[in-house]
Amino acid sequence: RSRGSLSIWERNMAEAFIALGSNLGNREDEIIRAIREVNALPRTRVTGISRFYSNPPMGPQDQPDYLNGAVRIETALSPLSLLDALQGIEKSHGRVKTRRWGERCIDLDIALYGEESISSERLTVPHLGIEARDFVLRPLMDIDPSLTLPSGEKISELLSKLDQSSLTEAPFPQFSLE
Ligand code: ROI
Repeated sequence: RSRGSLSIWERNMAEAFIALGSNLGNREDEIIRAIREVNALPRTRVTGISRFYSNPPMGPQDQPDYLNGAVRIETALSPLSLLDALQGIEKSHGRVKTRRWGERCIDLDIALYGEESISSERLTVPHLGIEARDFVLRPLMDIDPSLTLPSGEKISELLSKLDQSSLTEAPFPQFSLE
């Protein structure tokens, strides 16, 4: 077989999903720029992009609404290398720590990494609380409706138990990954 038809496993790549959120500045620009930066990471490419959803904050209510989305990537980065890379992107956007569950110009979380369950000091995968977060599950559904958690739970079933009425689908922006 030609190199081009090797499966992601044969290329030592993993499939992962990154959840994106922004509620400061131009939310859409922040998210689009972050998606481009993720695609430009070493040995990583974006293979799917969700719709974007505007929705009220979970946590302190005295902050602006969020714009949320997700991307699927193929990556040869380990989970912790990927985390380092995502935190580097957050820093480059000028993200500053305010309060717990406070506003941020960009948030990049590893929602899923292959079938892995990770529980370490720096990283929890699947993302903590993913089952209850329609603003993470709904974008994941857009990209892959058959997606399951490592536990075997279907994203579609988790989502059907949630209200989802606070999610407002934003018009999908025209942009390229370059
Ligand atoms: N609330 C919404 N709606 N979207 C987010 O991405 C988000 N991220 C967070 C907290 C502050 C918990 N609330 C959020 O980290």
